[in-house]
Amino acid sequence: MEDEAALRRLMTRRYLLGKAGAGGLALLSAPSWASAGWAENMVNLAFPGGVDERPFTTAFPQKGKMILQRTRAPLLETPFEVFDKGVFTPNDQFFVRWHWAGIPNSIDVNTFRLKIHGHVGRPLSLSLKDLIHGFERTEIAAVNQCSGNSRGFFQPRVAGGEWGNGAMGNARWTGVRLKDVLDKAGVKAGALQVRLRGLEQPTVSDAPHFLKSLDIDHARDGDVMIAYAMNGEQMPLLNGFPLRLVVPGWYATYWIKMLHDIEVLNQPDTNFWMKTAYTIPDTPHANMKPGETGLKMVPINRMVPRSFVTNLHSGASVHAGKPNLVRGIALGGDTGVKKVEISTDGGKSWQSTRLGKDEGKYSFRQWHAQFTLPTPGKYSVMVRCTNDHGIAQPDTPNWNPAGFMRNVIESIAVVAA
Ligand SMILES: Nc1nc2c(c(=O)[nH]1)N[C@H]1C(S)=C(S)[C@@H](COP(=O)(O)O)O[C@H]1N2
Ligand SMILES: [Mo]
Repeated sequence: MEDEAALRRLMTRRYLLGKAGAGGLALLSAPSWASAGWAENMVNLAFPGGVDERPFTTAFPQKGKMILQRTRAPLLETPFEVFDKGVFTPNDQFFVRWHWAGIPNSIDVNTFRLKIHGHVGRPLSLSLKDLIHGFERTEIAAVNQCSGNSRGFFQPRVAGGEWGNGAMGNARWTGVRLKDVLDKAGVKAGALQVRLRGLEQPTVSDAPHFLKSLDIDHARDGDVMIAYAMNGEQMPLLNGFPLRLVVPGWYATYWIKMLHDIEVLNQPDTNFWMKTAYTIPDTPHANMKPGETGLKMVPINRMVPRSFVTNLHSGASVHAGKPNLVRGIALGGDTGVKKVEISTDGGKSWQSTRLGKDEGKYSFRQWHAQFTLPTPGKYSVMVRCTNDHGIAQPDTPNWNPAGFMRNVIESIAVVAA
């Protein structure tokens, strides 16, 4: 993204998906998996005791092979093997999650405006050119992870989109700091929160428009950004073209796509999506017992450390008596990855792994190691990340009724022969 001309190309043409656009998705996606070859077009997400088979789809605009969870509004999961290929998740296989299906099919980049209003001295209406040329450009590598990533593994099972582990992705985001835009608008004393809105519309009348807010200090921390490019390319429409908020270290629910309206509030945002939805028990790991009541609920916020094996799938055969390579990815959550360790003896002993290149504290971090299993038999390979705050994945999984913030030491079964 060094080249100014390349940057301009991201925005200068009218963006039009036409018939292949989001509105045509229902039509497009059915035939690709409803026909022959069912089995090879299916993925088994191996949830504990439930519906865990899903079709693959290649029917969505600007998207390659994805796991289809819902067509309208789209929920598309990244096939897990994609995470083995590199530290950044390719745009065409980056997961997709929308609440409402009223997603525009096309965006006119010449008439598009980003509005900044509310408790400010100078309300702004910025064109994409104003934004790209009027503010300092910034870049950050950051993981975007749905609050409900891995929800399908919750036991007891919970309501909501049953994701496997692929409702996350890592990208290098290019854009401008939200702070700089707010400074230009001149936030007035007494401002409390910044409310963000995308272009899509609810498809049910009277349904609450998807709105999320950040506290004013968070919005002005210099990390939160308005991105106009993803991995050095135009953002796919379904990932938020032309602008999306990037909130490094925080769950994706705040990363508003097709961002076009920023309202500075001088009172707390009590809209449905802040007050009722996306809240977690204010307990360690957002953990509680099924049926437990009376807990204080707070809006979901910072991510926690996680790590995954990417080169071996559950049930893989490995060598006995000689070294096996294992590799994967980790994220520190709201800070960097300090270490990733593996265990093949049920967590009695832990072995360190080598970390890959540091792309910044909010990025995925690759890791690899070798392990040797003494004799043929069944084993599990466990992986644990500790972040720069000294927080590690816990031994036992957390639970809450919304299926948020899944966190536990991950393990996969292997057979040594
Ligand atoms: N405008 C808009 N932005 C949104 C959402 C949405 O429904 N509308 N969903 C949020 C949620 S819950 C998630 S998980 C992420 C998904 O980002 P992605 O589709 O680019 O992977 O977008 C967030 N931003
Ligand atoms: Mo999400």
